[in-house]
Amino acid sequence: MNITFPENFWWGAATSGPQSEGRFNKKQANVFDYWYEIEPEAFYEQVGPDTASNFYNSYKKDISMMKEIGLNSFRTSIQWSRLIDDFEEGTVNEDGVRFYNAVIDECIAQGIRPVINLVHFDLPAVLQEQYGGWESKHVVDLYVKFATQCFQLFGDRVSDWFTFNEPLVIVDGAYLYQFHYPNLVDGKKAVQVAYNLTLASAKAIAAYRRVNKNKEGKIGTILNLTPSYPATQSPEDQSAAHFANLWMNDMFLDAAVKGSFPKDLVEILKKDNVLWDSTEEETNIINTNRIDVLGVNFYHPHRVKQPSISSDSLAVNWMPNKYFDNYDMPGRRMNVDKGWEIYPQALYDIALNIRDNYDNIPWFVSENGMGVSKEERYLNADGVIEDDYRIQFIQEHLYWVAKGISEGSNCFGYHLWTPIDCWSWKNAYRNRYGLISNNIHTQVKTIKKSGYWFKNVAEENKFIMPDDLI
Ligand code: BGP
Repeated sequence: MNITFPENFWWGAATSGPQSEGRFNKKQANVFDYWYEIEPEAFYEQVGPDTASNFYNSYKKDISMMKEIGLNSFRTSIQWSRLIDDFEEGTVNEDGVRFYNAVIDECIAQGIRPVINLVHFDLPAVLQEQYGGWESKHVVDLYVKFATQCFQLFGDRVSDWFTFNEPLVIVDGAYLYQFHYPNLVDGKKAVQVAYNLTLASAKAIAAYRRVNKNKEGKIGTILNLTPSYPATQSPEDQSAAHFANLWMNDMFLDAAVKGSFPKDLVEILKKDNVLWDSTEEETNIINTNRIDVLGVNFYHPHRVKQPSISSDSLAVNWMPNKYFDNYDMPGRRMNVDKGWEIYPQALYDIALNIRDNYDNIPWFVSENGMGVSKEERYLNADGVIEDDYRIQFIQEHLYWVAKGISEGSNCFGYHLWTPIDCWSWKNAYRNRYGLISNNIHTQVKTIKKSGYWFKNVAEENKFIMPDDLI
């Protein structure tokens, strides 16, 4: 069966500054650089972000390899801690400016559309230490200074801007479930941070609209959408799923697309005495500065059931899990290396949800992918990794994206995570996601079987779906 895509579809892949560049020539540390300095054992095999995939030094060659595998667009992020020297003043680092100019120009020279994101979990460490990071509205304003610099420096050539990658992961990782520095467990702060990130995004959008002179220019945000499905149709499980969806998806999505937070969520947070501190002026900023485009990162669905813990045990410290438990559905299909369920049909549910409930806003799959350990297992005699599992994973997800598009959802692209195997937050190089492999000892990069397959799909703008996968 032929699966076809609209004209000018974005075929690309995504990475981030902190995961690809390495720390070379960086004056400032981000929270992950800093965390690695003080606690290297928190990272898989004690591998930190110092070299990453060496993009700072090898960007030209890397971009030409991206060209070789047919990418027409590529997302990375500008590291705040590389571009800015003085965070209060917003003054730039000359080498940072040179580097990002060079990356953007090289993409354009190679015919690849540069898609630029501003924060990919990489808050400057000093702002975390001095102000409590995103807990502080002063940091929100410093972020707007950084964003404005980016728009002014690069906005003539970059038309596709994103304010944040996965703000929910900052909330979850740093304030609830302890997988991002500073590893706090503080529900009240988590809620405030969610609000401040939303405010920061809206203020950056306002700044963009003030300074942008590029007629093609668009700005959006990138959200990890994780549809929450109830274990059963019982009212209790359904209400657990309702809350999980409010917290994990609608909170950021409603604010970004509709300009206000979901009423049900606000009521619950108010009742629980954890509602964020906000002003009318801020609410107006959020309301009037909505996104032009949406990036959707999708890896896995979320299965939920009614909570088993009594809410009293959470009375001291509010947690979203007060309202739901995770449900390990028997028989679900898993990527065992990463521990994530594989459920491609969720992308179709997302597509229709955006079509029906979010003004059918233009959106693209900004990340999707499969992390696999020890991929040397799949090396063939020619030294190419035969990652058929990744090809199948992409085919199945694209199938549901195409179905959503054929039913009217306004999806304009698909970006795989990631072009070249890159460093991952705590997991370092344990799981590999790339279309191109990276030997982290030699930095030799080699196209995988999926890279050749992807090139073909990008060039043809279609692929043949194997019958046994439908
Ligand atoms: C997303 C992040 C990426 C990337 C990816 C893979 O949430 O935006 O930065 O890391 O997940 O996950 P991981 O690196 O944890 O395997």
